[in-house]
Amino acid sequence: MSNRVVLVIPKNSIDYLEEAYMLVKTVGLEVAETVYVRKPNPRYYLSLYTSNKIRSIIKNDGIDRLIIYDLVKPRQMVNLMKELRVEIWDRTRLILEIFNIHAGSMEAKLQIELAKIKHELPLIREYIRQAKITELPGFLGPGQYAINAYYRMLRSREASIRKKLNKLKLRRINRIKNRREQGFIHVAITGYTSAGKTTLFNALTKERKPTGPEAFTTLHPKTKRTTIKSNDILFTDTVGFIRSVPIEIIEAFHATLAEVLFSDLVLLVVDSSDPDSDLIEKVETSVTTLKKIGLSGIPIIIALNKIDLITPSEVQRKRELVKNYATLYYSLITDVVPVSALKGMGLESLRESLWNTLFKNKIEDRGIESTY
Ligand SMILES: Nc1nc2c(ncn2[C@@H]2O[C@H](COP(=O)(O)OP(=O)(O)O)[C@@H](O)[C@H]2O)c(=O)[nH]1
Ligand SMILES: [Mg+2]
Repeated sequence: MSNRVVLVIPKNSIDYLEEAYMLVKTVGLEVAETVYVRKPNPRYYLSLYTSNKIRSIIKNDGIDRLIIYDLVKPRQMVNLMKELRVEIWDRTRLILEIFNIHAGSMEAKLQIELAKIKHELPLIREYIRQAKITELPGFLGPGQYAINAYYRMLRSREASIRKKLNKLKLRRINRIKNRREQGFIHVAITGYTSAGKTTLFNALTKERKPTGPEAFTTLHPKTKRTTIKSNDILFTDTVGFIRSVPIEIIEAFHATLAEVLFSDLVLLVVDSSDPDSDLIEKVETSVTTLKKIGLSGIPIIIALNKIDLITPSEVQRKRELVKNYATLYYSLITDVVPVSALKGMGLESLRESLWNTLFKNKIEDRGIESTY
């Protein structure tokens, strides 16, 4: 399949255009063309005019995927797929793809597959419904018989995933224990979309050691090893928070985010160039969500990123603001460190702070113990 896509976005979501581009980029795709929709058509989502326009873009550019940055009803989706004969993702499906590339555990992978099936079943039901009325042969290949068989297959897969998930939940606790016993120090990087997680991850792990055949190379698709003061540390670029995650995929999100529970420290990245109200809201949502999925007793360091975009006095003010708000919701916020992942500012202070929380206090703890 081509990695170029046509992005369709409702005019009233124009404020989220950057976010849409960012999410598309996150799954390794590129927007070839953006199409704006004033008012979705109830049957096809797109008007005849717009869908003709898209048809010619698709044909000329060899594009085989359309992303609609909105919620799309099964009827609209099926009708449009029949019209355009390309793969169509709505916002929910796009977000599920993002979870998928960050899914490190079997549990997360299964939760995502389950969410995908639940997202696909209504489409197939709608297709079957339409085929019964019109007795049209199948679209995109399979006929009525094949579609019915596919539907039954998905239902039985859904049932078997649910069974497996019930068993896996019990194993979560063992996984945390194993990770700890292996002795690897693990830092999970999280934060909202486009706060700069991946940029910071890359900056921190630039001088990484070549990853050998050790066990941890298979732990997570986005984990790299580096050293701070000759201590080995694993960093993971975990799934980020996304504005308004559809409720039906929250469980898949939490399972993917649960990676942070296996870490020794959470590095929460926030964008200091956000207006105060956004900054505070994102800090609150991030921290309370982490608590909700079970984070406790694990220290959090907040990286106040993108300080190259604000003045030094603003940096100090926002640092205090973030610190005050974060500690309202979580007591183990050990530091708020101003950085610019892009310009490489503050990275040494961040390393120092990570080391202090991860090792120095531990050494002191042990020191106290041994004097008893
Ligand atoms: N000005 C500035 N931009 C940054 C900084 N860190 C990241 N960015 C930009 O912010 C955007 C999102 O960064 P990315 O690392 O992909 O964010 P993620 O979604 O959290 O992984 C990219 O365009 C980065 O170049 C920074 O420190 N300063
Ligand atoms: Mg990223």
